[in-house]
Amino acid sequence: MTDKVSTSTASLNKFEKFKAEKDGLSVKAEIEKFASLGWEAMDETDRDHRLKWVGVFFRPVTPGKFMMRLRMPNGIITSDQMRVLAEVLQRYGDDGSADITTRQNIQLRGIRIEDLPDIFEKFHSVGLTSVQSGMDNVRNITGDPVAGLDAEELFDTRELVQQIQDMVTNNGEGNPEFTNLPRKFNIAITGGRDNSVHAEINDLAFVPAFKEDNGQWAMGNGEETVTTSSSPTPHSLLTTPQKRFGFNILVGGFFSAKRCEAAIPLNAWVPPEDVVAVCRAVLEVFRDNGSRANRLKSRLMWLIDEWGIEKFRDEVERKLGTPLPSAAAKDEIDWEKRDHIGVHKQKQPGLNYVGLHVPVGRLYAEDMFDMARLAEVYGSGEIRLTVEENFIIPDVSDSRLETLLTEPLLEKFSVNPAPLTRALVSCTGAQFCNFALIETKNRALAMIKELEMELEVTHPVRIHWTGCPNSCGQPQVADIGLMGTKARKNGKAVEGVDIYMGGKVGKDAHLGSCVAKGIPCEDLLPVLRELIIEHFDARLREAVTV
Ligand code: SRM
Ligand code: SF4
Repeated sequence: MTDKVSTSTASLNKFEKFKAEKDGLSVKAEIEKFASLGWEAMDETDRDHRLKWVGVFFRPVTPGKFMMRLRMPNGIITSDQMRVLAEVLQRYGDDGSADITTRQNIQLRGIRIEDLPDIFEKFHSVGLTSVQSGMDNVRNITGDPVAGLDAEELFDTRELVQQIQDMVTNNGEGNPEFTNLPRKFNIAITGGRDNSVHAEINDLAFVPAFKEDNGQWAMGNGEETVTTSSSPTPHSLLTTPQKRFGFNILVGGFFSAKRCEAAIPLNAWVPPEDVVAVCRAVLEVFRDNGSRANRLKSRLMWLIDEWGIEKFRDEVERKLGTPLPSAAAKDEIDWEKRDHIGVHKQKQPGLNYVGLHVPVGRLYAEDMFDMARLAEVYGSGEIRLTVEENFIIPDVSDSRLETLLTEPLLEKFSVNPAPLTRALVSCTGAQFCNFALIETKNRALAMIKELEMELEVTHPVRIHWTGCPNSCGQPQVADIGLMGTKARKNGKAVEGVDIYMGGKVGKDAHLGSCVAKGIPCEDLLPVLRELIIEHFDARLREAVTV
């Protein structure tokens, strides 16, 4: 580790100080002790902060009932794993619930500290890990949810995502090399054409791009064979000019209360076999040089600003030990974004993937048992999660499709939801999150129901709710984004929202911007109604008068 990590403690923020005193990952060895001590008697820094290194989040809103955030590389979970999560929740009765997150992941709620040893053992038995899923770590790595199923995809990212996760987390056991980053770090990689991962809002993203190969490609710079720090296999030189598949690299995308930025091109291209090495190099550069003074200015983009993109790229190449080829002239993100809901043909003849809509991502134990059952009975036992907080059952044969569509779970999790409901996304909000300025999930659902009753809408309108400026619900990627704030009404402070519009996803993605501030939530319904009518071709249903 480097100068910046070991800088005198005077210049470090309070998070850096407690990390310097004791690495977050060290709580992994103390779980039994915490379980017998109980949450009230534990050291507060361990409880409120360091436990997040193993994915356990103290919730000031529900003290004693913790949240656990898993890791689901590429959003993939097996039926056995889902059943284990359901069993964990089941013991907590009404306190137990789960959410599919905006990073294709699952969080469990209601967890008691005394149960952690048993829960970790259960996770281990089915290959689940929650390690390094919070705080200054690499978060769940997102990938195309239909990787390996989509006939039009350019590259199946599943293995790559798993390899990146294994590198970052030491195969899920925890990797001290990357447990003390200056701040959180998001990685996404897609081999599909519709940017299903929102590449532009990640600190590091890989998007598909073909590179003209004139006998020189990748890290070899024209030499006959090359190796990289983490890929011992020599790459063979292609001798005839042709197009070679790889990824253009984007860096520095992030949302925070202080600033939001879309990722910018590193002007570099990488073949699939070198992606893990590039991730490692970028992480090392960030770890060793990112600012640890002001936590509001610690995300990767702040370092890129300080250095300029050229120096940043030079440093990454220095870590890699070899230059990166410049980016391909264009990337292959040329489709509008799909939401994967409904029945779709797979590239494997006779098989289908079925996308089910989960209202604002909220799940209960019985839903999860049922999801596992459906995946086993009708598919191959696999479940895929999406960044829209929904899930997909792949590998459903033509012959079983009709019966699947009659399953009672599909009444709750529809394959054909109404257009506004279909595209609704919400962060956790005040029910469980102490940062929240407003209630989100429940309010979002209630309001969308009213809007569906009032409006005839011909196509989905992507409405994203987020309870505070941290933007976990990604309002800047939405058609209409709603960000919790304090508003004033009749001289009183009330729950309100700032409204964002213009977020474009898929091809030519760009962030939306704030168009109205401080709308009291109680006045929001008519405002949304008007926006949807004016901008998204909706009209009032005939029977409705407003
Ligand atoms: Fe987030 C902090 C929930 C995706 C930006 N986020 C939090 C915490 C951990 C705060 C806390 O301790 O209460 C929230 C936990 C609440 C709870 O009980 O659920 C929380 N974030 C979430 C989730 C669950 C929202 C959801 O409903 O899906 C998402 C979990 C993803 C995962 O599986 O890992 C989630 N958070 C995001 C995203 C979206 C994304 O990654 O695409 C963002 C914006 C993108 C980004 O990070 O650049 C996001 N969360 C933040 C931030 C602002 C980061 C910053 O640089 O300032 C915070 C606050 C912080 O880290 O200090 C935060
Ligand atoms: Fe909590 Fe704010 Fe994130 Fe919503 S956006 S989960 S309220 S931190």
